[in-house]
Amino acid sequence: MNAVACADDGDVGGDDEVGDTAGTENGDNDEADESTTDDEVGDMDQGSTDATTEGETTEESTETTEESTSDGETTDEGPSETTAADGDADMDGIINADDNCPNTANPNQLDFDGDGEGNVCDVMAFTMGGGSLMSSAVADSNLGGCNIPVDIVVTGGEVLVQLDDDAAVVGVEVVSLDIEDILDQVCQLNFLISADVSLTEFTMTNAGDAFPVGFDHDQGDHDAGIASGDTDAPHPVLTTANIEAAVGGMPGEPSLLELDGNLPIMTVETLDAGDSLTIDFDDPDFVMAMDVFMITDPLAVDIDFQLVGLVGTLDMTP
Ligand SMILES: [Ca+2]
Ligand SMILES: [Ca+2]
Ligand SMILES: [Ca+2]
Ligand SMILES: [Ca+2]
Repeated sequence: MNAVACADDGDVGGDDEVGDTAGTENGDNDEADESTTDDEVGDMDQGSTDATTEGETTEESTETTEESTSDGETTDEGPSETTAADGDADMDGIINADDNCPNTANPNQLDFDGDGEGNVCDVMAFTMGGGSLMSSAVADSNLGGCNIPVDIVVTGGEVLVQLDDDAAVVGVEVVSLDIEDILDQVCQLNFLISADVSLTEFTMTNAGDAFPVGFDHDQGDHDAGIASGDTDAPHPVLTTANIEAAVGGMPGEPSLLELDGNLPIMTVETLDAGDSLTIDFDDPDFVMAMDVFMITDPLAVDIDFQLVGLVGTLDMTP
């Protein structure tokens, strides 16, 4: 029988390029991390400001309660009075009533999309509007190799964008991309061996932190409602699919493909204060992910599998 097995070879391909392409820019990346923290994503997931406001206020005022009251049991009433007296829960100089993000310090009060929710509280979510990407599935073995062009037709997914309060960094997170099935691509390893390869249930998901990549931003663009630039590092992603390779005319065995890798550096542009988002990839040589497949029949062959290059544009809508 034909056995197509999958040996995880660690996260390879993209990682080399992380070092090469982003080495000097790690500083920027750190900046992005600071300004776009996990907490803020949490806020978004729970559906914006209202839900989180009370929780954080209570926390802070609990400390005040210890100082100013004796009982400690009446945490519900005491704190809100104290906080009201303070009037500025995050001590950013803007009283709660006027603060567009009352529990996170944002003295500039920048609000890119003008919806009344400050940048540091506000995550803009975009879903797929159109566009497609090109990549290649490259197989290599001691018997020969093949290079199959792959249309990555993105059928859905989500990308999050968050700006900071200094008009300095824009964070970008590719949460997920759903990719149309790739069916029956013939990989001719040599004149004897060919494999019919299908990839189904093909998705890429964020494999790093929230907002793993960012880019520089300035006040002028912020005021003009534009945020655009090249991301400062490859975006870590986990690519999963069911791969089925039928070798020598025998039916293949589907197996789970799990590739740790990266999306190459991308150019991101949002216009009209977040009314549209465009993501451009233009790196035909970037190794997004790699793995080793072993075929045991008709011959034992190790096949190095790589997903190489990403070129194209995704248009996304809020
Ligand atoms: Ca405040
Ligand atoms: Ca604030
Ligand atoms: Ca906003
Ligand atoms: Ca918003």
